[in-house]
Amino acid sequence: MLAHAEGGVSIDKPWMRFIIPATPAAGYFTLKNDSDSAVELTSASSTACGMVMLHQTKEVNGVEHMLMVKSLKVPAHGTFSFEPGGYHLMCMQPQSSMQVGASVPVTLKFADGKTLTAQFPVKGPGGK
Ligand SMILES: [Cu+2]
Repeated sequence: MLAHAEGGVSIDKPWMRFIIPATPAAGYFTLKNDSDSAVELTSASSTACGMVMLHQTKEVNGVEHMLMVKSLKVPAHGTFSFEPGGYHLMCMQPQSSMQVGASVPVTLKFADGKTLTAQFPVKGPGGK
């Protein structure tokens, strides 16, 4: 199901992994670009988070590190997946609206100034 579409770009299968309020939550989704030009994701925000960052998880010598991601390009008619163990939205300071079973809005911002908002269902640590 496509959560929302604007200019041929959409957010598919969004969800948030929430553990406890003291720990950042993580947002996952697939970004679908059905337009004829590449799009560049530059930032994200949510009223359910104090701040949202773009992160990439990388394993180095068996230890997981999180790297800051400045921007991400999705080619024309391409998709890009944010998923556990890879790219994710890091939701710092989860707010009280972040509750398992609820949905929270997340807005993605692109280099061309466009934004895209979708409701992210909140799940627990195991993805349920
Ligand atoms: Cu992270």
